[in-house]
Amino acid sequence: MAKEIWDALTMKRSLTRITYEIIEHNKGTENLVLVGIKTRGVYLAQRIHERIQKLEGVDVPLGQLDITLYRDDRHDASLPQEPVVNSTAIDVDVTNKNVVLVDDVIFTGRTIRSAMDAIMDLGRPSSIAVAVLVDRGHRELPIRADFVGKNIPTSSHEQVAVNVEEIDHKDSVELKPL
Ligand code: 3GP
Ligand code: 5GP
Ligand code: MG
Repeated sequence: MAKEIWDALTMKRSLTRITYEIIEHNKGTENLVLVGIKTRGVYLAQRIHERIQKLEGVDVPLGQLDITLYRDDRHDASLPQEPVVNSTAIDVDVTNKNVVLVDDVIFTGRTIRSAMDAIMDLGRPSSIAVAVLVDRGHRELPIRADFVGKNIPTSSHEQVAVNVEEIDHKDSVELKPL
């Protein structure tokens, strides 16, 4: 019942376009820091990093954030869960840097909010931007993505599967029923 939205080639082209947009928007690669959000955002950030290296010959700093849904089982498990930051691996000082958060899907915006908090705890970046492969709508906070692969309007009964070679042994984007 899964509907393929993107094959591997289309996904690669989209990441290439996003990379050009990031470089253009940043007016180069100076002060740029990429931060991938686990799990799949980390691999997407790595690919953007590789492309920047090829296009500009620059090795921009690359970090990662581990954000998971916080669930307190002592309370009602059906309550909405809040994303919390579990671990941060960012070896560079983010102060005065232009940080680009990279994730596979943006949905409510709560993950990005948590990620922004984690970055701000580390320093004072000049800017924080968001790059995602898929914006599936349903935002619950005033947060938007700056660089978007594709807007895929979804219902709450649907789920977007972003497959990456490194984990899923293929690159694709699919729309699935929950
Ligand atoms: P990711 O870790 O690569 O981002 O959250 C765990 C995984 O479940 C995510 O993979 C994501 O692909 C998938 N997923 C699908 N629908 C949802 C959803 O509505 N919320 C969250 N947090 N993850 C979802
Ligand atoms: P948000 O916090 O914006 O609601 O959700 C963003 C996070 O949840 C992303 O890290 C993303 O992996 C995951 N997510 C939410 N909805 C989906 C979805 O439909 N498909 C996938 N693959 N991930 C989703
Ligand atoms: Mg994700």
